[in-house]
Amino acid sequence: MADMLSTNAASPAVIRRTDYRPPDWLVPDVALNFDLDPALTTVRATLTVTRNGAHTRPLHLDGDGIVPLEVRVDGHLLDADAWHLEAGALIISLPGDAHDVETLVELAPQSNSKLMGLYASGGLLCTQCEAEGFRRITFFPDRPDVLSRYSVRMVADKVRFPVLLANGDPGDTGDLPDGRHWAQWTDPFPKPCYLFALVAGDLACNADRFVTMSGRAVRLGIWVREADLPRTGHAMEALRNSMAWDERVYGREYDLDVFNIVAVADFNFGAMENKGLNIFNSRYILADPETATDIDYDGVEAVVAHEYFHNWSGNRVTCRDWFQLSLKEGFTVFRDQSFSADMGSAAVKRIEDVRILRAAQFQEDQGPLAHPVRPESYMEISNFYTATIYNKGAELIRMIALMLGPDRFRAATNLYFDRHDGQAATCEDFVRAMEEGGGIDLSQFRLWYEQAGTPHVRALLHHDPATQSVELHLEQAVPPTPGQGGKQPMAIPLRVALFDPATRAHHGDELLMLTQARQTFRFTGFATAPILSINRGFSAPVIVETNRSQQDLAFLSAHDDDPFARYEAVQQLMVNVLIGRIAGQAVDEDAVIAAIATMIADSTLDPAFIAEAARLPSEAYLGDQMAQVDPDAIHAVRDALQQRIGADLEPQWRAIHAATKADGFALSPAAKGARKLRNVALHYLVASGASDGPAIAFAQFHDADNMTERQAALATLANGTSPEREAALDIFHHRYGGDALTLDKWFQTQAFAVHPDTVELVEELGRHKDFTLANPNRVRSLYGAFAGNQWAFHHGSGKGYRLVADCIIALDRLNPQTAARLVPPLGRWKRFDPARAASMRGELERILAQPGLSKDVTEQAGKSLD
Ligand code: B3K
Ligand code: ZN
Repeated sequence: MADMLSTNAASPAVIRRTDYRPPDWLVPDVALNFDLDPALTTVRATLTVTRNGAHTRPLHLDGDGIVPLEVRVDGHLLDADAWHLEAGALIISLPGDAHDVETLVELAPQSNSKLMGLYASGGLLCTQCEAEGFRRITFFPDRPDVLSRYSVRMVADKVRFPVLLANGDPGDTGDLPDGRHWAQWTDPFPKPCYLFALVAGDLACNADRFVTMSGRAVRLGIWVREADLPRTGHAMEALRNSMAWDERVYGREYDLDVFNIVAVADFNFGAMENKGLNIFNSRYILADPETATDIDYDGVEAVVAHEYFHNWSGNRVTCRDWFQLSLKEGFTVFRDQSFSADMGSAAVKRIEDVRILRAAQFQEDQGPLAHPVRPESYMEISNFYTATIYNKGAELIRMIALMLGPDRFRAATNLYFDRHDGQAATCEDFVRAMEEGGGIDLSQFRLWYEQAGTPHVRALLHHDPATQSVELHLEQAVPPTPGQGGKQPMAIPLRVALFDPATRAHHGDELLMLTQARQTFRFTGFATAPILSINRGFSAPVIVETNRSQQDLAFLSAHDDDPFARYEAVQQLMVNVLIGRIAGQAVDEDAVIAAIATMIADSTLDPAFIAEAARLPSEAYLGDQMAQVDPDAIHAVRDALQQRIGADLEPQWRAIHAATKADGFALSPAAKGARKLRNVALHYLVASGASDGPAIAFAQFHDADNMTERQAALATLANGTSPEREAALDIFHHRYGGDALTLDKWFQTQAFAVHPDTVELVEELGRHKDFTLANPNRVRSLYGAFAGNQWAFHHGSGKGYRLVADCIIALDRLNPQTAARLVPPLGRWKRFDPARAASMRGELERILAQPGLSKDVTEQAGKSLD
């Protein structure tokens, strides 16, 4: 596929992993001088460059949308014929092996709608460089294996930009005569330019301190608009907890005198780990009970931790090239997941993480954009910040940690960090450190980095009463993915237990390594046939198919002592009923009702766990279980089962809803769990069709003292057609219309509503006065949520596809990176009936036909048509 596109002259060039070559020139030191102004900023950069190896190749400094106003070498202004531009890059032939190269460029941050490079957001000036944004600021070898020491001087108007921040530690500051001032920052740690950052603005600081394990005091600052200061407490607590956790669990200490975080309203993704100066999408910093749900609070904690952990896994040890992206992202996601598990309920965290993996990564792995954790090629690297790189990448690290056990894993990560500190490393370096530090052979395991696609594991259990033994037959297959045909068997760690139905106990949890296409494991000492619990804790990111009966699943849903396996058993019971119904089979629903009834009656269970397990699988997950997705049939059977669960257990839902009211301001796992279960109860109560359902939901909406309950009530009402729906939406808009992050919830709730008119409503909302394409959060709240709403997006009229395609086309002119993220839902056309598939393809073709389409969208839409 990639080859085909590279032969098309109009297509962007394909970059290949195997083409890697070390840099021709290194840049040990950089001095940057910014004269900052939203309309016109000048950047003077002085690079000390040294020739890397014996060659005569010129200096190649990447640039994107900038022109050099001056080029100097060793202080001498070069004539215009001594340099030239090639595909945006500045090419200079240099005589010696070491020179000072100075360039001057002008930028217009306020016109930068791509939000890459230096841009303006809500009166601030800020930067985003990963992956290739630094070349939009100055000419530089914009590749992660060129590590430099940065010193940065910023000059700006003192009234508009009283705060001037950059990477590293602060230095001198001073005033200038014309109402301007300056500040100097120096970062002693060599870093790639994607970690460069600066911020200028009128910001207030939540200041705190952290004393590291070796006794160094670090000044912590979270910088926001003055009015937002009261909403920064949770992020600060998460930061201090993260710093302590990384010392305790990985022995990693923070290394500068200051650690700053800035929240900005316009941001293309969640946050960015710039050295000593993390820049965040404000939705992952700001939280208070009036506006943030428990999910938002957990998101703040996880993202603060994630970016902080990058200081070691990403910054101190960075990536050699962008094909190694999962080296830092997969590992850091694993680290933030482990941290969140330690801060709250590990069982529930695992369930949530697997749900996300299945929803995002398994879908990606099944479609035209499937790629290995270490990809082989790309056109636009921004398109590769994917669930595969992040979430599947994290699963790979989790499997290694499982195979090694905690002590050997720690020894291995110590070796990795110590060996590669200050270096730009590869995934192979990581695996080798795991092998040497952990004492394990990962030869076959390396296939997880190379082969795309989700492995399928078929597990059949045979009991032989004569020998009182059991054979577990396992078969694995990895489906073909674009550009990858016949696959080799993977090394799959499966945690397994065999339950005795009589005693309800098992004989121990075992880790089996499935390494062949077919393999049989034998167990003895079973007079009666045991029940199989497999892939406990979701030990491997695979799809397991078993021959377990509904009775077996019912048993596990009541007795499995592994919380994930227990959750999985309940979900599988539900899947079997729903998919069976669609296929016209009368699969008994009673087992589902009984399983939920048993759980909600069990006072020993964590309410958060019950809430997770009692929810029906999403419509999208059910679609994934079908050879061809039928959105209408899925919606119908799921709705019917929901109604029945609501009606059959109505007294229980009423009791839970009445009894589990938690203190709305408490953030303990117990309080969060109580709210989660109460919201599930409300959902089922309304689904039951009880006449007072909407009134109860409206009362919860109205009386709630926290956003978790208010938003859940709103979402429940938004799914229905009651008069309370409009009333609640109006009140919400009136109350929160002035707060961007909360207004996002208003858009998102409607776009995600399982409501017959969602398509029309989203179309209207796209014209709402509060909707704007300029803010990525707003776009994601409306169109991102809508594209994830299976029943609505895949509306038989094809109108949902057209809405999203229109948005992609319009947004591409402003912000290609965010536009490209909306393409994958349209690329799943092979999974749908011919009529839907034709409409989806039609929209992809319409997008590709747009003149001047970005590289980002061209790559995603082009690959999606194959
Ligand atoms: N490293 C950044 C992601 C940058 C995305 C660039 N398209 C945030 C993170 O993963 O921590
Ligand atoms: Zn990251």
